[in-house]
Amino acid sequence: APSIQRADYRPLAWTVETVDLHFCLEPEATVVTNRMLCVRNREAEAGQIRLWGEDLERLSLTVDGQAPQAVREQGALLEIDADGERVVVEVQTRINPKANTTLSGLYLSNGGFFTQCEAEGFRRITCFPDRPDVMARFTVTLEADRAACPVLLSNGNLVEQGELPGGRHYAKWEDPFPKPSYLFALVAADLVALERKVETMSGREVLLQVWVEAGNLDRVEHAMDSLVHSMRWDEETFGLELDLDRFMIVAVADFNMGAMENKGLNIFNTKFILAKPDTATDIDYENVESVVAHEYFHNWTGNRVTCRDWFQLTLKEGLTVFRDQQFSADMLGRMANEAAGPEGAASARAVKRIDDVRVLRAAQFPEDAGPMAHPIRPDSYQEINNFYTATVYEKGAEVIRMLHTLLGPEGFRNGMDLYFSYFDGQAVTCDDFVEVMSEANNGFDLDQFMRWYSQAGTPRVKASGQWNAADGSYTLTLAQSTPATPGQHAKLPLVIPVAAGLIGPDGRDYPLRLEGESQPGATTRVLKLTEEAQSFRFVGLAAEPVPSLLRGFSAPVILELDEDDARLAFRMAHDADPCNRWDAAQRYAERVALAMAADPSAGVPAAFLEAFRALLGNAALDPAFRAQALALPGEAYLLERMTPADPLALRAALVRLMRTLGASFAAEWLATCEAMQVPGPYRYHPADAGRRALANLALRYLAAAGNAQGLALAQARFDAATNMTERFGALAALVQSTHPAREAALAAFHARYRDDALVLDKWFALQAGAWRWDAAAVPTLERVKALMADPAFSLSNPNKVYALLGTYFRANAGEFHAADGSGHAFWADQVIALNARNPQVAARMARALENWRHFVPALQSSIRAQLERVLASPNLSPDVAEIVGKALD
Ligand code: DPP
Ligand code: ZN
Repeated sequence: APSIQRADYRPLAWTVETVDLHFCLEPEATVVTNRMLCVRNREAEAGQIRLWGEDLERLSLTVDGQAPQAVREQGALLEIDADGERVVVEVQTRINPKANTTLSGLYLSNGGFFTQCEAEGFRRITCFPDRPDVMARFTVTLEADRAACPVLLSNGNLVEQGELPGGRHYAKWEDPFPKPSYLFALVAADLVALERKVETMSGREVLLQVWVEAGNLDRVEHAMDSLVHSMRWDEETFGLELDLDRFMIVAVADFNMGAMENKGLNIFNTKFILAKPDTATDIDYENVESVVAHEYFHNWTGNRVTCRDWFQLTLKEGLTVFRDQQFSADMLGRMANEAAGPEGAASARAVKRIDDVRVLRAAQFPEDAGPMAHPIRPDSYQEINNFYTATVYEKGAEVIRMLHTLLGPEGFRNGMDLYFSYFDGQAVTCDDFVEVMSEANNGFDLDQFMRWYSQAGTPRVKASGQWNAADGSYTLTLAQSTPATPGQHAKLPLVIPVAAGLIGPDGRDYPLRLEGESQPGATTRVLKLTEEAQSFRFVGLAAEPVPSLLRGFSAPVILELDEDDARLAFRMAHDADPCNRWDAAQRYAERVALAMAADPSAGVPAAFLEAFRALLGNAALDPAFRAQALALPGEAYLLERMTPADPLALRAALVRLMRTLGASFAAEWLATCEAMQVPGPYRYHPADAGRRALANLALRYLAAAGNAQGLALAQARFDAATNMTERFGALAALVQSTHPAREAALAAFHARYRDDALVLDKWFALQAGAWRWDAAAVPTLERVKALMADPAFSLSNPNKVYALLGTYFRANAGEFHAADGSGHAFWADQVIALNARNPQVAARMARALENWRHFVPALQSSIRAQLERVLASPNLSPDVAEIVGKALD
């Protein structure tokens, strides 16, 4: 497949000033009339008007009311000759939303019309210069059946509405802000709204609406609160105000991604809007808050200032993920502060940071080590939809976080202010952003920092220390290297901020004093590693310190530090940085799990059990933190750390490890579960959520060990639960056990929520993710196949696919990679089936096997055969072809 190169970017010869769209909405034959005022682009070379259109039936095309002089068509591209400076191009197309199973462009969901245009869906609605550097003012008229679609929404302000003959009605919307076509949206459906009026920082009253199906109105309060909090936060933190009189969010059950930041009309996957205690877990509540914030924040970072081309995607995504992460940390910190003071706030923030690091390590590190490895600003792609990646989003956010660390909060804020003052209303590049950050900070040198935008691969930082007892100095040497990635062999040194602390023998941090400084300062210092290797000499130390490096996970790198078990245990007990304390526990657990995988007769070392017990029994620690530190590293992350990766051996080891940890501390787990009771009605609050998380983890360990009291407790908590977090936590424990009551509990859960699509997703995922705790149990694959026949399952609904197939492919390696290759063959069947319906969803599933070369040889041959089968299958979409092609390259 041809690939598109970043270096080939050229501005278009013609751009668009205003667009007038008219939709005559009919499920199977919607007619779109599109009137564009096209203007010659003075900054570009002369050329034709270029429009893109895909899967459209073109009914007519005129230029200034006439048949065009000359039209060339090649594939999706339409080139039209035009004279003069300004011409009106009018194109009429017919589309079939009902037949659109790709969920890109205009499609139907439960009888309503919805759109998704990022990245290139608008060209599936009408012919248009469908690129983000074309920013136009949109006017949209919708016309539809009143009974089927009583609500008609588009971007901006409602300027007119009325009745039409034949039971139809219309609405006209005007968006005062120029925007690229990927931010266009419409909704025509039978919905109701929760409304709120709030005042912005400048005293303007704005109307907020969250639109859902009538039956869901009792679960939108949290989304609305999250929206209001996001508005306040952006005003207070960045001085950014909502620029519209009306801001709408619409929830839809069929949606490829999480949500979409269309101007003034965000469209969301229901999963990230709907939440009430009986149906949503604490994690769901947290996700709703952060996704609502993310999309809202895009209004400035993405919409007012957008991307010049799709290679710049991280310009808006990395920055906006960083913003939503900071927002969530602030919200959690604020709530925790009310309950537990500044210490509680610090812990809540750290726990949020640990969550973010977990995601990065589980999803982005493997991506950076495989055939899809790319810089946060890629140089080429075949299908842009495949580049909405953990690298562009999560690593992109880490890059922004490093800038924030290097410039400090004020310097960063000054840079943001300058960014908006220069680029408001424009489509710009990552270079523009970094340059402005430098300019706002007295020319702060960021030239070398720019390599984070161009180099792929996870850098390694190797640290070693030299203690000199004679003069009380400690020399820390840091060396960096980045492994080769596809198409990028030589790597240059990066700017890596390494936050460092030195812990004394008593477990307390030393105030740090570097050679040449007159007195000791703070206990954590950010060391700037810019060379291949650099040494830092700390002086004035009373005894040999234990280094604690990369505190707060100050850079997206893999830290290689030779630490023996005793040091890891020491840091697990004493590291003042919660992120590193957690990381010490993860490193120790990783070491134990991988040793057990390498040697099936190896047991759990007593010293690890001791260190684990010390954390478990430390009631002074925030329960949320303990839940993080006592949870084993994820299976995907461990597989990445194992060479060669052997998922079956790892699973066997994890089963033994869980059992041992459950059985060895049964009394402690039972007592912890008891102690973590949360009194009173459910509230979404980090203090309560932490207690519930720890209690649920306790049940998991007890159930894994087959502890009778623990299983009885899980059953009792399942029966008596008054909220989803506790009910689902107990169910998850029962399912991850050999307990005979597991089937009854699954059935009871199903009966209770049989009509609730989102809760059934949890029910599907839980079964697809189940391990086999009993060698005689049926393989999970049999269960997954049976569940595909369940009436609630559908290959057409992305959430269902992600829940059942996605969980099995991506979160159950020990079952998916069954030695007989049955999982791989099933994977190929499903990727081929999905490819025909929804290439974006198919490509996501296809990615589950891309790191196959990292596996043991026996699995490689089985996987290669299935990759080849998919690649050879007919009508392969560019989306799937790129993934499978790169995997086989
Ligand atoms: N731009 C969207 C988001 O990340 C993805 N469709 O919010
Ligand atoms: Zn985004």
